[in-house]
Amino acid sequence: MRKYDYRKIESKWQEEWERNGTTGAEDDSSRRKFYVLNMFPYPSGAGLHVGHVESYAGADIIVRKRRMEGWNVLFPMGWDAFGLPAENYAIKSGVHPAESTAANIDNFRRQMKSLGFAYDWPRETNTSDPAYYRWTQWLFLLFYKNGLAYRDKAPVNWCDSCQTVLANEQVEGGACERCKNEVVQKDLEQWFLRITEFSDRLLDGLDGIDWPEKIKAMQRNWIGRSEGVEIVFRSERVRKSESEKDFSISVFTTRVDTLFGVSCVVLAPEHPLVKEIVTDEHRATVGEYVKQAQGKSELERTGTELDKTGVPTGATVKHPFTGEDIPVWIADYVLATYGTGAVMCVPAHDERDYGFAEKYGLEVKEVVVSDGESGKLEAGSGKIVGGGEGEKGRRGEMGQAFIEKGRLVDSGEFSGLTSEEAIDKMVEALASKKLGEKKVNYHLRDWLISRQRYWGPPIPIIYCDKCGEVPVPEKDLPVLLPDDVDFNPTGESPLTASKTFHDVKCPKCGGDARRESDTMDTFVDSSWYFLRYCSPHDGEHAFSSHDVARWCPVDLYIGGAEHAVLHLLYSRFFTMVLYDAGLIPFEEPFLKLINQGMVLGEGGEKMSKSKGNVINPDDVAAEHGADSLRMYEMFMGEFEDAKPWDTQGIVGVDRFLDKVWMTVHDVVHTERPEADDALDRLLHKTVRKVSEDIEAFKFNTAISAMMIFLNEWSKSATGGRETAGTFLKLLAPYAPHIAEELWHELGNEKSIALEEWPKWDEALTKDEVVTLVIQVNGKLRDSLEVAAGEDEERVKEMALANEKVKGYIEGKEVKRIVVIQDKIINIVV
Ligand code: ANZ
Ligand code: ZN
Repeated sequence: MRKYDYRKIESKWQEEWERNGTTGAEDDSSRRKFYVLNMFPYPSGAGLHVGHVESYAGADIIVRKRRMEGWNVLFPMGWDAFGLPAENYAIKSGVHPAESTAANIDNFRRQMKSLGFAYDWPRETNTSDPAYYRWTQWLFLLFYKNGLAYRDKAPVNWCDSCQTVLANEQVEGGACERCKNEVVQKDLEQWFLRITEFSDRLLDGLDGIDWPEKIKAMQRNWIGRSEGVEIVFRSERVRKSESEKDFSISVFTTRVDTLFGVSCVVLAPEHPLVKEIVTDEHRATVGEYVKQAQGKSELERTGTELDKTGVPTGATVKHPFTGEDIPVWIADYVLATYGTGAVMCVPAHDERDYGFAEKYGLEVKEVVVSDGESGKLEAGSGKIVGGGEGEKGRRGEMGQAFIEKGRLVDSGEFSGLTSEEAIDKMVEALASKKLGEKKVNYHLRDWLISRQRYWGPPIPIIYCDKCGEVPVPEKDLPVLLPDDVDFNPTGESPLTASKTFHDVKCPKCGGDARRESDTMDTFVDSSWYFLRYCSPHDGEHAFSSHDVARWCPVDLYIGGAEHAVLHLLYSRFFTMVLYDAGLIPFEEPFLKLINQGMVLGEGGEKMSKSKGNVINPDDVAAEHGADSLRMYEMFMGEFEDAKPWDTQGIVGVDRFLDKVWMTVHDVVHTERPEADDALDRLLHKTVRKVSEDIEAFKFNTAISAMMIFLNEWSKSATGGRETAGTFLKLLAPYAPHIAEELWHELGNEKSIALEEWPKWDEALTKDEVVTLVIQVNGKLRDSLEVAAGEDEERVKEMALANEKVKGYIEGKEVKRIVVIQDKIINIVV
């Protein structure tokens, strides 16, 4: 049996807080501002997950403490409401996405309110609301006017089951992130945002923000800055016919030092030169090969463990140093979209090249050896036997190619140089012949934002036969989603079939025109929502510069690590674009980032419907109360670590809260004296511990400290109203309902959320110090300063280690040590 009716108390205070608006940010610049942001949820039909609760409870604790410390805190919530699941649900059930989304949002809001999170509800924002997506469209036009949004035909990732294009970030292991169907490549006209123009700034900015190193590394890796050399291979061919012209192929390499080991030059099948250089003899096989490559996903083409295929073109080029003839091949492990779309194939030193050479019997020339081994290797090493394990693990992980840098052999005038020296010398030599230069490449691609779907913001562009691509005038925004649509996927946007939407007059010439029927990726919506929260009801602007300057950048962003690349990179990109446009005064949106750890199922596996181990926060809150649920999730383990659910653990938290209830009631009903010295010291220690732990996101150890205090307090006959008040303030961010209720029972009228956060007296947090006399055989020899009540064994150790004492006991046997606590220690020898 629980000791109090949490249901009654919790709903009572939730209503009261809402009435009094105790959680709003104020337009008051006299106080320090603090902007705490939770990643806003996609309002799915499943409702809140205990993982959401983890993230929101952590943020709420920080927010409540900061408010009590007098900060002006912004803590908004909203809905990432556009997206595929609502549309897929519409296809299945016939329920319009707007309808199901609204219902889901109501449910999410109800759940959040029932857990007492102190959000600034009047700022609630919904990305599928025309009042929001009007500005998403406005931002698109801003990008467009600045040359940062463009349309291009491009090979795109296509999911045949979702019937849509996917961003690279939405392809996981060659499969669609959502439906796990295999992703294929297709050529389509698509809209892109020019994020690649920001590659270096996106890299450099990472140095100045307080984010987990792991997330920064993932962003760096995704941007993939690569320093290398572009080398030109010239054909200089002897023409057999008029149609054969000279050509040259540029390749990008990070290992120019391996140039003497090149066996062939390989073009991507889509490389524009392929058609030009292929000899008549090879035209048919090359054509065939190009066709089959089109059906493959990028991952299928590039994975090191996969079979490498290719065909010769019959053409050859000259080695830039030796002048030797080098055959030109095409192979689909070379991507058209990276570097120059061509590589020099060096089988001895690159895994993929090795696989390729092995398959087609190409020469494998070893030209770099582990430093210090060069003497052992004869010149002209020729073929390596496939799979042979090199001595001293010289070869790469897969035991085939030696991929490390080392010292050059068989490389003409460059033999004997280290790889680093050779890279410099070779670039110099190539540059003087105009056959090469240093080059930096990035793996980052422009962001493909077109989606052939309904439930997203329409791209505000109109196509006119006379005027071409015409942006929708700003005064005509928003371009509203029509209602007369059929959701069944056809491969074209459902908007194409809507007459009310599709047919439009050209804003320039007034002639017949048609609207762009693609919608934007939902990641566009979430790239700027943190700005909208600052002035959520502004009907004239996407955001007010005044309010954004007041609140932004976000001081603390809390959310899942799964957004390491997509959302967090896009938001940074948007922020930089808006900074350049002079609309905001900062370049990084999120100063500090914290990722909550995943809440796992009871057995330690991931929670999933199919495993039937999903814990529903509604059920837990009904059975234990919102305070218990919140507090338990914070007590489960380190905030940033993954941790399994444990039903026994929450029962422990129930008991703790019951004991809080009983103890404070005891204080109210009996006239307890104020805390004695020992309890007072423990209270100050607890205040310090809880305060510092919250700042360090160590919510679990802060709770332990409160538990320790409560134990001592409930045993003690002291600790009256003042003690209770201080303790409840510490508890309030974690368990706001019970804290508020008991705070009022102590006779207070104002909300505890508006009280001042307790301070501690540093001196009282230190243990009291006593002077201990050390005797040897009853004679005073020295003294020791130790904490009052110090452990006896520890005191003995300190006494024996004392320099003066050592002089008296050296060489003698210690027979006995007598300790009178806090007073005397006598060593008998
Ligand atoms: C020859 C070589 C020899 C290479 C060697 C590596 C090791 P990152 O670091 O990702 O920039 N490459 C270049 N363009 C490519 C494309 N379009 N498709 C597939 N592979 C491509 O990698 C650069 C290396 O990836 C380049 O350096 C090239 O292979 C390959 F011992 O050139 B290397
Ligand atoms: Zn026109």
